[in-house]
Amino acid sequence: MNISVEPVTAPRVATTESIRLGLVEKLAYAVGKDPEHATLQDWSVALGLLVRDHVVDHWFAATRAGYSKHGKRVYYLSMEFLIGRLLNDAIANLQIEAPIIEALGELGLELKDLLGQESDAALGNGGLGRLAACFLDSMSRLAIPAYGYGIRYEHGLFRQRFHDGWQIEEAEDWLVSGHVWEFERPEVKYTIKFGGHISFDGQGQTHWHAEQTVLAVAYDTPITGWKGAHVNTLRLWSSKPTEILDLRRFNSGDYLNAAEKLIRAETISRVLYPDDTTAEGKELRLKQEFFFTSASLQDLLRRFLTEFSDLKLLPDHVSIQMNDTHPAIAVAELMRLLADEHRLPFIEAFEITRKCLSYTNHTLLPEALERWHVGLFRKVLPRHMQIIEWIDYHHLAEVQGKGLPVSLDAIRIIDHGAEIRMGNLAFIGSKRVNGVSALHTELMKQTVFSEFHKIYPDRIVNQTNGITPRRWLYECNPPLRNLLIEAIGTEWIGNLEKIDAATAFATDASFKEKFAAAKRQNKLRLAAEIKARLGITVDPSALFDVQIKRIHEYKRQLMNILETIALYHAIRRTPGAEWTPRVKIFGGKAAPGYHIAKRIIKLANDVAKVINNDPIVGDRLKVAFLPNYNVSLAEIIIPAADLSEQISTAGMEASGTGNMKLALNGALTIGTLDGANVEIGERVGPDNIYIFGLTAADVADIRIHGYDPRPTIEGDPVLAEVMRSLVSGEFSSDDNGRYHGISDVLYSGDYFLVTADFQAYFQRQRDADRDFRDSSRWTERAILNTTKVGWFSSDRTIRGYAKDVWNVPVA
Ligand code: CR6
Repeated sequence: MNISVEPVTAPRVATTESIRLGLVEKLAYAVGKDPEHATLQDWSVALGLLVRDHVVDHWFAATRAGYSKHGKRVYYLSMEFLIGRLLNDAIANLQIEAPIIEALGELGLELKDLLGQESDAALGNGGLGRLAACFLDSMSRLAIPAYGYGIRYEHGLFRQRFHDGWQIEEAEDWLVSGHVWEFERPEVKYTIKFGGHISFDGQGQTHWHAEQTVLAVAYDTPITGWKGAHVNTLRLWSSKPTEILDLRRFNSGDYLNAAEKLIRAETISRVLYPDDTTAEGKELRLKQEFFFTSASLQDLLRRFLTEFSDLKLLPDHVSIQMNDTHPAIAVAELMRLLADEHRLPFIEAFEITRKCLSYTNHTLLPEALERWHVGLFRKVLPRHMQIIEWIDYHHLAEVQGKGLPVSLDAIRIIDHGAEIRMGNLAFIGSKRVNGVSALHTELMKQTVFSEFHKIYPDRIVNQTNGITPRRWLYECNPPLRNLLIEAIGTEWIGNLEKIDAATAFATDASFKEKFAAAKRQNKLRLAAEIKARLGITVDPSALFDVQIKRIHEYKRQLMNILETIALYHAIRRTPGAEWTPRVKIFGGKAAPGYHIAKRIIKLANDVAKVINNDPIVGDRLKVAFLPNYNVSLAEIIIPAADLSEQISTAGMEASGTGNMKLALNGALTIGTLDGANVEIGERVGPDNIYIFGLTAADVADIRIHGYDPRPTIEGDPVLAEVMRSLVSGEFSSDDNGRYHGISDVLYSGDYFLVTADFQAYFQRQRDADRDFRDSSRWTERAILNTTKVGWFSSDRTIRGYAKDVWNVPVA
C-alpha cells in the first residue's frame, strides 16, 4: 500500500488538561458511557485506553527504529508471563502520574480506585513466569529490540479460596471485562499441525499430512520501558479453528458435532497448567508447547525474510531464548522449518539452529525435567520424532568422533528408546545454556549436565536472576521511593546499582526515622488488607515475618509452621516473658493435585485458628494466610515485610526472586545457603542476614549416606513437643488423625530435611526476635538490605544475557 499520511513521530505530551479531556472522550466514544452513569470500572477502562495511546506513540517509534537498523532481535519464548496489572506500570514508566492524579481529582476520582479495577494477567505459576515479565521490562529499559512470545491463555492461574481452611480452586477469568492492553492481529496467523503421517516424494521433499490443524492468531501487548525510551512487544498466541463451522453438519441439525472442531482447536489456549516445577504429562500440554513454539518460529522467520533472503544469516540477526524446556521443541521445529519448508540440507539446518537457540534451566528437580513418552510424541509430532532421532544419532556420532571419556547414555536425547529428554534436546540444540544463580549453575555442571559440560566446557554460563526495580520498588513502595528520591535523586530507578549511594544514610538519624516511618506506613496498609480479607487484627509494630511463594515441600513452609507452633508453646508456657510480637504472614498456592502441599495449607490455617483465638497469646503471635496470592497482593505484602523467609532445602531452590524483592524493600532474610540467597548474603554481609542450616554439600552427603530423623526429633525437646501436637490433634480437634500423615513423612526419611534444620532455624528466629527489639539497629540493617542489593536488578541480568548469550548491544 502506498499511503501518504505522515506517521506519528513525536509522542504526545500529557498535561492535566489533555488527560481530563481525553478521559471524558474515551469514556464516551470507546466505552460508550457518559460521566453520570460511568462505574469505576468504566473509568478505569477509559484511563487504560488513554494511557495506551501514549504507549503506542513510543511503540511505533521503537518498532520503526528496529526495522531501520537491520540489527539483531531477541526472541524470548516462554510458556508463562506473569505480568500482573499494567496500568500503573505504564503510568510509572511514562512518568505521567502527576497530571493523571490532578485530572482525576478534577473529575472527583482517585487513581488508586481505578487501578484496583484492573484484573491481574496471571499467565504464569510463579518465579519462572514472573522472571519472564521482569525480563520484558528490562529488555525495554535497555532498548534491546525484543519480542516475548507465549500463549494467550483464556484462563490464567486458578483463583484460590479457602473453605474451612482447605484450598479450593476456581477458574480465573481475566478477560471477562476486556483487556485494554492487547491488540488483536487477525491477519497475523499461522497454521499449526498435529499428528498424522509423513511421506517423502522422492524428489527430496517431505510432506507432513496432519491429522489436526489449528490457527495461531497473534495478540500484541506493548511493554513500556523506563521513561518510555523503548517499547517492545509481547506477542501471545490464541488458538482458533481453521474452519469456522461445519455448515453441512449444522444444517442437518447436528449442532454439537458441527462445533466440535472449534472446541478442539480452542482448547489448546484455554488454560494455563497449574503445575509449578513438575512436568504435566498430558497430550494437551505437549500440544500447547508445540503450538506456541511453532507459531513463534514461523513468525520470526517471516520477519527475517522481509529483510533478508539468505537463511544462513539467521544467527546474525536472531537470538532465541528458550525459557526452561517448555519450548525445547524449538530445536526440532526450527530444523523442520529450515529443512522441510525452506529446503536447506539437514546438516546446515542443524548448524543454523545451534547458533540461534539458547536455553535457560530453572531447576534441578528430576521430576521437573520434562520427558515425553516416545509413543505419545510420535503420535502428536511424527515429523519431529524423526528429526530428533536424526539429531540424537548425529550428535552421538560427533561426540564419539572426539573420543572423550563421557557416558554416552547420559547425553542421549532418547532414553533407552522409551522417553525423550527435553533437557538434553535443549542442551544439544543450544549455543549457550544458563543457570539462574551461581550455586545453581555450579550444581548444573556437577549433576544434570555434567557429561555435557565435559564435552562443551564453554556452553554453560551463569546469569543470576533479577527483578525490575520499577515494579518492585518504585511502583509498589511509594513511601520508600519518595524517601530515596529525596536522599539520592532518581538515577537508581533506571540503574539500580546506584542505590548504593544511600548506604551513607544508614546511620543518619533523620533518614532512619523516615525509613522506619515508610515501613510503618506500608505495614499499616498490609494490616488493613489482613483485616479486610481475614478479619484478623494485627499490631503494626509487631515483626512482620513473611513467606510468600508457591507451596512446595522443598520450600519448607512446613518448617515455618512447626516453628510457629514451637513459639506458640513457648509463649503459652511463660506469657509474662519478654516476647517480640510477631505476625506470621503466608501466601501461596498449591498445585491442585499436590496433596501434601494442600494439607500444609490446611495445617497453616488450623494453626492460625488456634493461635489467633488464644487469649493467653494475644498480640504476641498472630498467623495470617492470605488467600489468592498473586502479583497485586505481592505488591502490598513485600513493602511491609520485616523478615523474609527463604528456607528451602539447600540445593533445591534454583534461585528465588521473591528473596530479592523482599530484601530490596528492606526485609532481612532468614534463609539457607540456597539459590540466590548465597549471593544476597555476600552483598548485604553476614550481620544483615540470618543464615542457618545444612549446605548443599551437606544435603548431597546426606542423600548418599541416608538420614534417620528419629534421634534428631527425640533429642530436641522443642521439636518433640511440636511433633506430638501434630498427632494429638492440638490443631485438629475435629479430626485427630488429620496430620498423622505429615508426622509420618517427617519420621520416615524426611526427604526435605525439615527436622534436620529445625533446631538451627528455631535458634536464628530467636536471634531475630532479640535483634528486632533494638529497633534503631534493625532499621540500619534494613536500610543496608535496600541499598546493597542493587545488583539484583533484572537490568543487570539482561545485560549479562545480552553480552554472554545473545551478543546484542544495550542502551
Ligand atoms: N519454580 C525455580 O524453582 C527460580 C525461578 C526462576 C523456578 C526458582 O528458584 O527463581 O524458576 N523453576 O528462575 C521453575 O519454574 C522450573 C520456579 O519458579
